[in-house]
Amino acid sequence: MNAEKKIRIAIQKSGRLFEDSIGILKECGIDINTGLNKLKAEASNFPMEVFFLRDDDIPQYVQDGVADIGIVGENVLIEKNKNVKKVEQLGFGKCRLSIALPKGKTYKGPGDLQGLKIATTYKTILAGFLKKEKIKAEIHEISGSVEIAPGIGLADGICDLVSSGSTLFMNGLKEVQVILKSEAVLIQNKELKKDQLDLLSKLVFRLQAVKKSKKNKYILLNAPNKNLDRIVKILPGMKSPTILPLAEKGWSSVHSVVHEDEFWEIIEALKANGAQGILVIPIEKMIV
Ligand code: PRT
Ligand code: ZN
Repeated sequence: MNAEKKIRIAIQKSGRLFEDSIGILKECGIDINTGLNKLKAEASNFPMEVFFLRDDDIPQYVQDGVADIGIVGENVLIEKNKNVKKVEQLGFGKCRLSIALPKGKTYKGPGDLQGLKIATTYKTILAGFLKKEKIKAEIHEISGSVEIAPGIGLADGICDLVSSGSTLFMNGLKEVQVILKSEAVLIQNKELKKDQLDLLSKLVFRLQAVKKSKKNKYILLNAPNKNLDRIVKILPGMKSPTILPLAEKGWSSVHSVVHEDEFWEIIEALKANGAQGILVIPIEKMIV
């Protein structure tokens, strides 16, 4: 294959985003051979080369054009503040960057952080937050195990990523202030050539189809013909529902797509209107 017509993507080498990054590409029909200790791999069925890197380095590599695109947590993207473009939210790696204080401390608002020493690996984001809130606090930058800092007297509080909250709990800390909500995002170099832009738009098209399919379900049900008008109104579908006659007279089979946000309300309304034999099926891809 022509070396020019390839897109180079940087993903995390190992860690929390690795599996989901490989997984979402796979759902887009892109298979990557992830051997042990690899730095690079080729996709087998898409003109894509994959670089496995530390997440912290991904924004820089994409900015410098070593990779064309990358998958990284928004928290890292904002902290590193590189000149790259965010293309798409990916819906995994969800977490929040929060300030946590020892359990016994009272916290009524950012004012209670005045004069405290806060340990973090996210000094840029924390400094931005403190500045916005006009709080003077000392930022103590450390590179790992932030959660133990208050316990060993290194800091009064911390600013770190939280997902379940169990790390904070186990260290006698409580989350008092969310600064940022984050998830994995696709980023791109700002000066991509046409070939790479074309490949990126193919990838984004597939990603959107995968994301949409996860938020929607295919629904099949049997409906009495006398209630069809009402049932069709409840089920918007992609254009409108499909209606097929059943062998039993007076009944139809109705097929449609429903969004997860309104799923249960729709099921209840369908039942109230005489729908029976309701089947709900996951959708693999959705192209609208
Ligand atoms: O080696 P490399 O530098 O690539 O990896 P890393 O160790 O810096 O990052 P990694 O793999 O820990 O996280 C990668 C990305 O996953 C982060 O940048 C976030 O975007 C996302 N993410 C999602 C998380 C978490 N959830 C998370 N809970 N990253 C880290 N954590 C840590 C947090 O720092 C704390 O230590 O998990 C602990 C808290 O978890 P809970 O569940 O106890 O609250
Ligand atoms: Zn890292």
